[in-house]
Amino acid sequence: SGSAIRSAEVLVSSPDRNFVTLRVTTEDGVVGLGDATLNGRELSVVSYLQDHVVPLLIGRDAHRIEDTWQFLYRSAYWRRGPVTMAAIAAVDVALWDIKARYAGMPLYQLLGGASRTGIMAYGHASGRDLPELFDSIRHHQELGFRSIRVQTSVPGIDAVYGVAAQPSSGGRYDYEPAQRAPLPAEEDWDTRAYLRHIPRVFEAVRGEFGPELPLLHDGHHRMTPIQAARLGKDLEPFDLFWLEDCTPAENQEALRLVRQHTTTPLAIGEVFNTVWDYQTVIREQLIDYVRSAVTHTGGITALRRILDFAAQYQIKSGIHGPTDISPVGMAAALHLDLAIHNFGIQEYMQHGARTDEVFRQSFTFTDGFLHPGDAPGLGVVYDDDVADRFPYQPAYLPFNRLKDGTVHDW
Ligand code: GCO
Ligand code: MG
Repeated sequence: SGSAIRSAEVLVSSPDRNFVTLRVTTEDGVVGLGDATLNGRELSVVSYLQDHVVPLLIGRDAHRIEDTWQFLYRSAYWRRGPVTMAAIAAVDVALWDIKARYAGMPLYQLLGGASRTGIMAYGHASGRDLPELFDSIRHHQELGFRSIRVQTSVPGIDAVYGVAAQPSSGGRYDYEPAQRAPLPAEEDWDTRAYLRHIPRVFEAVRGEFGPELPLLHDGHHRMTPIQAARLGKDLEPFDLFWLEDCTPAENQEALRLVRQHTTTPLAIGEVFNTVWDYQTVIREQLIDYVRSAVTHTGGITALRRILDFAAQYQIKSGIHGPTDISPVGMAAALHLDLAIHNFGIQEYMQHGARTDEVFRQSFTFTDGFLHPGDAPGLGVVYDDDVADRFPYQPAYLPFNRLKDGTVHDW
């Protein structure tokens, strides 16, 4: 009756890239959406939801968000991990969407209301060389971005993370962080070449754009701790907003070494999926920003707890917002961004036009600031007719090999 869950549909569509969306509907006909997209492993989450979670949801009271979260996390017995936590996230976000719709409020109001007028966004500038990079930065400033991530090629490396292979209009980082292909694409890497090059890039960018513009850089897990310490120290004169994923952080203690050598702010966590992945780096203040997306970390219920834990250590949010976070996951992030006190910045890598046709969104991007809007719930509507035009296509994230052929973090 009423708020009991009548159906839960797992919807797959690939407008500009693959997305997995969960749509929960109550007996009253109230609909909630959740993002279950796990880039490169989408079908694992489809199965986890379809085969093991949806049957457990039918008949449950949609209002019981906390109980549903705890039930899905503990009754599976096997816990944590990207597939499990993306599936739980999709259910969690859909139930928050439903609850806010019943309340007739935008979700942020249920999370404590607005703590700021707008959400500072950062965009992805990239370039194979400095002229292309400078054009891309100017292009993003013209789009309104007031904070900008900088990624470039590195002499001697053919294909590198974060740089559009061939810039489209204005050098947008258009190549998806996944390529539609039967197999992952191999890219190459040379850390010493990278360490020699990046400080010079930021020196040039500061020279061209001045000391004010907040600049971010993503190390993307490719350095050892001492190499990350070296880059952090070399970048100090250029006053970065953050250096992201400077070293693989499964060993959270590795960040102690980096912290000893540099005051460049550190952002970690887009590949984390529970609070346990953060326990040491937050408690020992080894990072400055929490990078998780709502979609990868068990939903709003889980990420708000991680951010509350981080707030006790003066650590702020830096929610992950690439194009493989769907507009549903993005909307969930924006409602959380608006409500929490320890907001830092929001990644915003604009979705393609076809994606915007599948997901009709309410959020706005004005003069560098995002806002989730005031539509009830998340404010996103899924268009099945458009979605059905874009069936799933296998796509993988690239991977690196070093010159001697050794596989390396990408
Ligand atoms: C970022 C991330 C992405 C990831 C992508 C993986 O900072 O946005 O590093 O670029 O590579 O989200 O699917
Ligand atoms: Mg990143």
